[in-house]
Amino acid sequence: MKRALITGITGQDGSYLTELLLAKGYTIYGIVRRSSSLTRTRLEHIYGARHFEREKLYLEYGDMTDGSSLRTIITRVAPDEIYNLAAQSHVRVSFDTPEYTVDVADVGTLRLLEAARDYQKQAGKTVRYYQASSSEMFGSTPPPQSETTPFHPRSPYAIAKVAGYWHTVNYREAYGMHCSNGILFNHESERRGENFVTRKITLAAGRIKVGLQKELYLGNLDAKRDWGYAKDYVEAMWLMLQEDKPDDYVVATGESRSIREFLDASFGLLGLNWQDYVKIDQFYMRPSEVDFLLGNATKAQEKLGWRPKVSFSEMVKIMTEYDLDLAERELHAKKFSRS
Ligand code: NAP
Ligand code: G4F
Repeated sequence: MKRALITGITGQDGSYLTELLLAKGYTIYGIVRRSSSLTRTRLEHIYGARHFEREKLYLEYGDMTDGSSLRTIITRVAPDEIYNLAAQSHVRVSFDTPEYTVDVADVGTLRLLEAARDYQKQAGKTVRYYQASSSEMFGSTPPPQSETTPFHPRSPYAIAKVAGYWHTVNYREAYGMHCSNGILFNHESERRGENFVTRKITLAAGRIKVGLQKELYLGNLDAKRDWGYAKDYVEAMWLMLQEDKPDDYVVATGESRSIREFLDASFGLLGLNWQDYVKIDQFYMRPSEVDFLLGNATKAQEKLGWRPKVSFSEMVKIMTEYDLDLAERELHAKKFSRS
């Protein structure tokens, strides 16, 4: 049975990838960093459970800023596949914490690749490596964006991801390692972090609907994104590592919509007019913005046989209904605590 090591296992994609690999019979080792409160809510249904899957998921303390922890874990775990999903992944926050963002996503990637290379040499076995690269790397280059589109990154986050991309290509070319980049366009879900725009909108729509919130403060509503569903996208990660030859792939839906269109879709589902609630706050504007992302995933479709299964409107419905349910439960808990 295969063993997979996942960095960023507690994040949105880490949790879906864990479910996918467990279903395929893998034993999984996830790297978690120490924090003052546990950040494992997305894994609770697996890690907290006393059933078979619990036996095949192990969490190891480590950090992308600590190369010695990465080396120790790789040697102990002896993985067949490594999925590097860890990052300070919030673009606007990367302007506030540029050095840390680069340390985790750029230098951290290098630390992990070096540890994997040393392990390969010592163990005499091939490790397959997946790098979570991003459509943010295209930045201001006009759409549609594919594997051959030049990068023009517009944030410390995007620059760190460009460096991580090239480290990955370099380990493939210099050392013949099985290293692949997934250049994933935005992908969302009911597990998306609460301060990314889609989840911020669906959470607010639910809370406004039940009367728990009156306003929603946002930044630039004109930016356009190619939004897919996260569960579909982790499948592309796995498919890349099953190929004989490592390569780089764009993963996207080929459709792009503005923040206004996302607002229309989510608030519309709940019979609300978003213009009555949304206010613009300069705080959420970025020093330099990425205006228009639209991916061309022809290569992933043709070589990997990958296609998105969940449409934009289905995804908005899943997220909006999930967050309406959360809001209703919050309201119920408030009423109950007063009675
Ligand atoms: P996410 O929800 O923000 O998860 C990020 C993960 O990285 C979390 O598990 C986080 O741990 C971990 N992490 C952060 N700093 C770390 C450190 N110093 N050491 C170890 N782990 C650390 O991100 P996501 O949406 O799942 O995305 C997964 C990856 O794909 C990221 O690299 C992201 O940049 C990239 N990506 C995402 C998208 C997208 O649309 N979602 C698109 C393209 C690329 P904590 O739980 O402790 O914070
Ligand atoms: O949801 P966002 O923060 O995602 P962004 O910046 O596109 O980055 C995400 O996708 C990347 C892939 O392209 C990943 F690499 C990255 O890790 C992350 O997952 O913002 C989307 C758009 C931006 O144009 C932003 O300016 O929404 C705009 N926006 C408007 N108001 C807002 C807000 N974004 C956030 N987070 N919060 C707002 O209030």
